[in-house]
Amino acid sequence: MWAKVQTSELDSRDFVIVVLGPVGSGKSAFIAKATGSLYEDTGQEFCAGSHTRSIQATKCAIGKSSNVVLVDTPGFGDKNMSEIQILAMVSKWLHETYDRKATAILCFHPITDNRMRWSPSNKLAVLQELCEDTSVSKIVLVTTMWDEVDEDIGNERLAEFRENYWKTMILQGARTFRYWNTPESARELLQAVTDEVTIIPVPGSANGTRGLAMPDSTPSHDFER
Ligand SMILES: Nc1nc2c(ncn2[C@@H]2O[C@H](COP(=O)(O)OP(=O)(O)OP(=O)(O)O)[C@@H](O)[C@H]2O)c(=O)[nH]1
Ligand SMILES: [Mg+2]
Repeated sequence: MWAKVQTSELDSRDFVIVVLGPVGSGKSAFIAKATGSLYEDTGQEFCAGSHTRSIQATKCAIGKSSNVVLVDTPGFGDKNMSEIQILAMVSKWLHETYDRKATAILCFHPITDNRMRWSPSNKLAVLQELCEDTSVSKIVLVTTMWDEVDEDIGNERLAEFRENYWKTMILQGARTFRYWNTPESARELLQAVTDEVTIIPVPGSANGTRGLAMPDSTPSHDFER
């Protein structure tokens, strides 16, 4: 169940989940998959900049929560909008809409990219400012496009991100998630973010397996199952 919502329909008790990332990283497609939305603001064809031009809110039910609001944003890398302008746009939208901050932030990265086009750690202070919990634990580093890459190469890339670009954020509590481009995978992530469940790794699972890295009571909370 989903609905594109006008700002007047939003409620201060909503779970507000902001989706950020480079152009074409699959933000809008993720929201469409998660919500079963018939209307997709996804850029199928070649697009010179961000296909999504403005902030879009879609409300949906996830598990027991009937009030999860997914906030789509223009992609980073649009030559007419800088990263800071996009982040400022999100901040202004949150302020004007809710007069509060986001519950969680999903930062997308296509695993097909062999370059880091946008690293959330470079904008960590701004991201923390957007989020009501400033502890970094409500930031999830989501990799997309796994079906487009050889799995071994994808795993190597992910390991590199975790060891380098994302290391500090992960040590501070950020989680990682491998998104499989399915409604189930999208909803698994949203369920975990909204429930704050602790997911125990499947015994014997390795880095190469799917899943969510949620914090648990151990210092090493950056696992995937
Ligand atoms: N193969 C594959 N295609 C995907 C995946 N996620 C998204 N896509 C496709 O990638 C294209 C771009 O996806 P969008 O959802 O428009 O990307 P976006 O991040 O919203 O892009 P902007 O709005 O331009 O910032 C679309 O054709 C999607 O259908 C994925 O996991 N695998
Ligand atoms: Mg989009």
